[in-house]
Amino acid sequence: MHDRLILAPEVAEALAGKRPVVALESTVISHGMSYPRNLETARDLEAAVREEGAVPATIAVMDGRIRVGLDDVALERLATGGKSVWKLSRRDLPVALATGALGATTVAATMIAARLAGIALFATGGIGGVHRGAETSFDVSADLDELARTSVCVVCAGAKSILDLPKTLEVLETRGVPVLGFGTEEFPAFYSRRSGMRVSHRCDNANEVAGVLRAKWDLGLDGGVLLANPIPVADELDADVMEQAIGAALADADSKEIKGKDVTPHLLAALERITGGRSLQANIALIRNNARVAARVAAAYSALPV
Ligand code: PSU
Ligand code: MN
Repeated sequence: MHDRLILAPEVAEALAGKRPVVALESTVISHGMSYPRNLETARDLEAAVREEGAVPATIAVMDGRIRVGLDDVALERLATGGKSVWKLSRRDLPVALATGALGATTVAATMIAARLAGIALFATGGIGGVHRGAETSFDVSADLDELARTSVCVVCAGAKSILDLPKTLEVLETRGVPVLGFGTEEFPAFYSRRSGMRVSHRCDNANEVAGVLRAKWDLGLDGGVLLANPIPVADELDADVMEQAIGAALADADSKEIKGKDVTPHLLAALERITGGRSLQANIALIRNNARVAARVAAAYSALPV
């Protein structure tokens, strides 16, 4: 094993025994939600993965190493560290490792770590994508490039319409990333089940998804698969209300001239404020749902004959 990578014993044992493991990211804990709900959610997600019979592996960077599988002390440091915790994407990993910084991993960096550890399934809330106005700002998340190159299946609830969803789907198509709808033909828009845009293929159960992963990687088609799992009906928010809130959040970020990697966390915090916490409630519900589905797909994938 890589000496930059530390696997929690439980994770290492599960992987050695070919038992299902689900990777979880830490940027959503440190920069996507406020304390203390972020810490409760981090614990909750691990519990949801366990309830489905898989082992959770939350990923972060600490003391010059990538840690795959965190104890409660580590989760607490990430949840309470606020802005002192780095937000790490692919470009930031080397510096964080070299300096020993405490860092939360984005979808891109979590995919890299999961792949190094040999974990095929990763659950998150929403991926980064092409931002609205990218034609002038060039703001396209490194998550999309990572999906194109790193062989991990990412389970998400689609992407928020703080992003330009049609452009995000175009980039995924260009880069050869299958976008699978879990029980749906439509790409979900995070807080709402519908976006009006289609996924590339529909899968109705975990076995079907596992079969796609196996076929892709058997062929040597390296790169990720995006499994889009709509928010549960009971937790869905009104699309028009959210569109207004997102408009206000974007205007707020614009007026403060927020740029680069600060854009997404700023928008998420503004949405939490503007919706009086309702966006946070929905966010927690959909990630938990994604953690469950990822665990089921991980079980189906590890049960496939080699
Ligand atoms: N979208 C969300 N919640 C999040 C993120 C995105 O709804 O917490 C986080 C994820 O970690 C994602 C990152 O990988 O933001 C994308 O950041 P950027 O847009 O700077 O690439
Ligand atoms: Mn960006």
